[in-house]
Amino acid sequence: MPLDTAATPTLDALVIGAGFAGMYALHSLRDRLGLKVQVVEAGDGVGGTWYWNRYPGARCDSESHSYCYAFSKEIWQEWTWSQRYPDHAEIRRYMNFVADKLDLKKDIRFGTRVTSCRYDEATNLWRVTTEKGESFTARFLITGVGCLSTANIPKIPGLESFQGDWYHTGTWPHEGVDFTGKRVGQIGTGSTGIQAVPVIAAEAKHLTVFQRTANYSVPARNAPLSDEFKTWARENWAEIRRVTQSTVNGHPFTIDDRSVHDVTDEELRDLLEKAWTKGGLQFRANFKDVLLDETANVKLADFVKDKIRSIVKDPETAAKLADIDHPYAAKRPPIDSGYFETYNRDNVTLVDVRSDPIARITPKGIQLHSGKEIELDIIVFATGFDAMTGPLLKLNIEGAGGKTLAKEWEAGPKTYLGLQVAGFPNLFTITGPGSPSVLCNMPVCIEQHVEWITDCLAHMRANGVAKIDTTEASMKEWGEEVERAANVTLLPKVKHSWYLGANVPGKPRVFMPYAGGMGHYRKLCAEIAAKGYEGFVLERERAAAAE
Ligand code: N01
Repeated sequence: MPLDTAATPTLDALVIGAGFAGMYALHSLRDRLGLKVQVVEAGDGVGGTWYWNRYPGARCDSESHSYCYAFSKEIWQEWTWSQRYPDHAEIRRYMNFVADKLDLKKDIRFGTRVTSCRYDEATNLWRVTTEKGESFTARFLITGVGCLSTANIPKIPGLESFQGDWYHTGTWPHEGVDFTGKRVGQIGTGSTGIQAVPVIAAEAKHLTVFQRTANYSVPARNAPLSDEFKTWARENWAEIRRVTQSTVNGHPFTIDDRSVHDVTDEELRDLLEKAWTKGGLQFRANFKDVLLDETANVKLADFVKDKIRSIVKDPETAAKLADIDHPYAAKRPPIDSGYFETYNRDNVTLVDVRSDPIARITPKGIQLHSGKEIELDIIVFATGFDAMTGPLLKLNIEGAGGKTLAKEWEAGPKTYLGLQVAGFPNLFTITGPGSPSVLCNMPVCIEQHVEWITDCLAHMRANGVAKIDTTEASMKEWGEEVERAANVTLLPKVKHSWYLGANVPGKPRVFMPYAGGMGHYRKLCAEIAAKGYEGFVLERERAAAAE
């Protein structure tokens, strides 16, 4: 049964993006509710972030058996991951497999970038236009544009004069980049940069890494999965799903209930050595207070700094790499495959741009404030993203009464549960700011949002509701909860974190993701729905049509 009866819209729902979020939204709304759904995707294929992020070393930091859809046992059991952490190409193969299995591509318009979205109060419909001049009309607008899909390319003077080639890791050429015999400069040492360094160094004539903030990293210990593990993962779908859905970060392991202060220094060293050998993001899950207590955190931080100094042979380089100014895991913790070891190569140089900042890009390379010029053939910007709000603001969203999202979020994002913004009826933002999103293993929080939205639309249909919105009061209360949850942790203490928007000049400093934990957030969303969508405003068909 079509959702709309009064205004006969072209579509029940328009979904923007064909990554994990958009693909699942299409399947869930079309195949569970029978809605007429269209997905619009800027790329020429499915994959979302993995369609664009093809930089050297691009690989997921979540373990493969949890970085996938868990809603279907059949899909889970039909696909077999090859490695502990899937690389970008394997993830794209997986997403194409899912898209084909669920026959999704027929409802995805590829190569189509949305340029504006406008809500029309008279008809209670969204009108969406694209770069190609097409337009769509839909009752519901659902964004699945990702949190990290708007490249942050710093405005360094002189870039246009550079005679070599330059690339941002988030929009990497599909044909790849040949570094052979080239002098390469890489700006940025976040999770991306740390993955790229060893791979570029192995190919380039010389790699110069420009580091502004030294970063922690723990070995990923990537390896092919054993047949035994593959069988275990295939057979334990329900249990793995249960764990990922109930933990703080959506990973397939729980956080130990032990404090760093419960163990002696010797026991601590022993536990951390084992965790270092095991590798991966689980390193921080050995103790419950790593992100809650500075004195606990410092012990892990010191352990990693000691590791850096023991791996890197040149003491000056080691000192620059270990000179980390923030608590461990208070910025997104990277994991790596030979990152620190790479600085022992003769063809790799580390430049500390905190003490000698980049002044400009010249036709020949990068010049520092001291006047020193480093000649380069290629510059790689591993400089991150205008995270969370950037991809949504690029859609030029205009709500009721002509209010724009850009104006509403001038002082930082305001949402209710990261799902809705007051004055933008029938708009849902999958993994929007104010939801666990980037603090969680993404497919897990995406599934929760899509399923919640699906249930909400089913509820609306069953009750003759035409419009759902939220209120300023709900957003205020939720904003306070987001702030409270963040302040319990050490996360907001890092002033140069992209969680706070600090990496983009002029961006308001607001802690954007919800740090209250994915398991807790899931329960909260379910309770709110059970209480008749508390904090939302639901308008019945006739009332909406009479406006
Ligand atoms: O970006 P980042 P990223 N001059 O913002 C530096 C996810 N991810 O792409 O720290 C000099 O973390 C900047 O320095 P500083 C993951 O959630 C997931 O690495 O701001 N340097 C920093 O070193 C991750 O957190 C996977 O001082 C400049 C770097 O560039 C998120 O993506 C893999 C600069 C940017 O680090 C973003 O990571 C990789 C300038 N003007 C990433 N501007 C998976 O596993 C910026 N920097 C799925």
